[in-house]
Amino acid sequence: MTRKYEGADQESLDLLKRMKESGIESSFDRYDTQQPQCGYGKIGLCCRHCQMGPCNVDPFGRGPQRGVCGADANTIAARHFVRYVAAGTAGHSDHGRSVAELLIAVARGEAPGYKITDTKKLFEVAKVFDVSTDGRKTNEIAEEVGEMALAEFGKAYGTQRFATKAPETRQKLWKKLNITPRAIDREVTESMHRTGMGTDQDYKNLIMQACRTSLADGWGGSMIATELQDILFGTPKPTRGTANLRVIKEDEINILVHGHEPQMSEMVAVAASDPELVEEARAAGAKGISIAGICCTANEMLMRHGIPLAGHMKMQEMAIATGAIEVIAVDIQCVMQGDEELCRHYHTKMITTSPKAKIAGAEHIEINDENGYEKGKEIVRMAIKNYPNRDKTKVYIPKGKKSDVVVGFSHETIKYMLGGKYRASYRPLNDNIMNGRIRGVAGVVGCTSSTSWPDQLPYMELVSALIANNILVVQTGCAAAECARNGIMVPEYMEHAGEGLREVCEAVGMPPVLHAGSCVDNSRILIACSEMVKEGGIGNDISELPVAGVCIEWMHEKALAIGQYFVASGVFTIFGSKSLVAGAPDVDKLLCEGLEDIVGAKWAFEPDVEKVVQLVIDHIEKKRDALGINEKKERKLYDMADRRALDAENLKTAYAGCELGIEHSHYKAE
Ligand code: SF4
Ligand code: MSK
Repeated sequence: MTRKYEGADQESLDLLKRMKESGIESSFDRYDTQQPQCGYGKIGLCCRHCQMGPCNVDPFGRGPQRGVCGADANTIAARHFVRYVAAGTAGHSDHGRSVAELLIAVARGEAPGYKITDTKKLFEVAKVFDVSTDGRKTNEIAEEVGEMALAEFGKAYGTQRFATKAPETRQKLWKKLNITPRAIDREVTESMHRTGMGTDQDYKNLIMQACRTSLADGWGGSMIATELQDILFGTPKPTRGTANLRVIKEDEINILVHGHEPQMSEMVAVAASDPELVEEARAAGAKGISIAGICCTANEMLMRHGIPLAGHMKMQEMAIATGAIEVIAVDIQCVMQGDEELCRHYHTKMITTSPKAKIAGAEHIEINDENGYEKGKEIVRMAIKNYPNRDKTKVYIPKGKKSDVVVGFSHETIKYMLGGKYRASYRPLNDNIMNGRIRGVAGVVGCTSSTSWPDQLPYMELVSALIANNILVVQTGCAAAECARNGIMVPEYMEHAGEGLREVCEAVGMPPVLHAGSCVDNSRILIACSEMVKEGGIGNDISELPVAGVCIEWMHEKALAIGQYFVASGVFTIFGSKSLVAGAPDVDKLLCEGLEDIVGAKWAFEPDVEKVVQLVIDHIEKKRDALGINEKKERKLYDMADRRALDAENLKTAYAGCELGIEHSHYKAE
């Protein structure tokens, strides 16, 4: 049974129409002007790695079959794939490095405005990094943890310390295959080296390097970013918030924060509540100062502070086109250069804040560890000063209700909610998977893309169908933002879940779709999978779990790195596009079939959402069959004994929820 979600992103469609009427170009228009895009590039058969090229291989056998150097389709496509993964790993990991540097600065007292928020997490990470905590001050521990994290990027010997959080069977497999990730920078550098002209020319060898590099992301750079951000800014707990473009306020000064690292957005948010600045805003004629997020910065701010989420990646232009934005402050990744020109159609000021990411024409206010708060205030002041320049005739904020959301489902929260504060464990989740109430878990993650017009909501369609089929969904990134905006991340949405999943959601008081954070936070999903294995009963390795990963609208290299580390960690992963190596059938076959025999999981590329749903269901049922949990026990699903057991469980977990401050009434829509 699948349930199709019908719907469009009407607020985006309205704003795109207004932009068109005003002669303003959008990324959707630019996508059209790019058509037809290079067919060789789309299927991995274009090589530009040296100046004897660019070289193409003809996929139909009517033209050249090798580049000038003799590289064949497999080599060219595999190199293309590895470079994507290396670039994605570099993106997440450089983010992680900044967080490690910030932690050190905070510990040394060199970063006023920032502080250590979660000491419990600090102690946990200290343990993984072999940092002694006995009798030491928090700052001493934090400094050493930061130094150890920084060392993970360039250490001469050894492998990633966080990889020891994977199940033992997985660690042994990685060791046997020699793909346990070494220093993060080393894996990225080696990938670039091996994919240059004349080095690694065996596609199988190249794809194994893609495995190791991606693991340096998932169990290295991304995990460092997530865990250290939790130490600094707090581990997310269930938090209420609102989402969609209606969070932009007509009578307030609006500041959009966009990008990925919380360093900038946290300081802008703190500055915006400074009484002195609030007073200045009122003096300028506004009712207050409102912060809203775009992209993964939005996810970070929403899940830690309940700061409203305006939109995901492909909505950044629409948010500016409301005409009510005084400042858009950006840091790194997923920021469109076209935003700068777009801002000039309105009064909006675009401010870049990272020395790594300037945009010609935008103002640059550099934020570093030492000056965060001061510069945050400068950005807010600039917005206040710009407010009188707003042209009311250009303002269009979609009318209607903001979507309520409940977010903040870190793997710790999932564990507490399901298991209770004093016995936090994944046991109840595993038990409910074993008894069939929950068939399995799908991670629905990753990007949105201007290649698809917002008259469809593919993530909504996918997620609605999965929960209707009793598959618990965990989300991150822009995929999560799309579902948050459309109101399904509330416990009330459990009505749309299948009976078994609904019973569990009712018992625990959680939504059937869990928001776990930004794109670096896919590392939370890796840890959750490891914990499920360690809890026992549903397999001895991640590859045995009834779980799958999906990204429908992938666009960034980071998404491919995530997909590859999911696969290399044992998770079947589906991307909603045609294969990016379709021009090299051997490489395609290795990714979509052969890897299963090597790392226990494989890729699928499938643009049709209904087929993606079926692939997830089939995979989960196949894993359940292999575990032997689809047999007789399942027929006992709804007998009285089970119901009584569930009721007893309900009482305990509801109590645990209250202890966490998670009163179920908090979730009710206003
Ligand atoms: Fe062409 Fe080989 Fe150079 Fe690539 S590396 S551009 S295939 S000559
Ligand atoms: S922001 S990488 S579009 S998830 Fe993380 Fe969204 Fe993908 Fe950028």
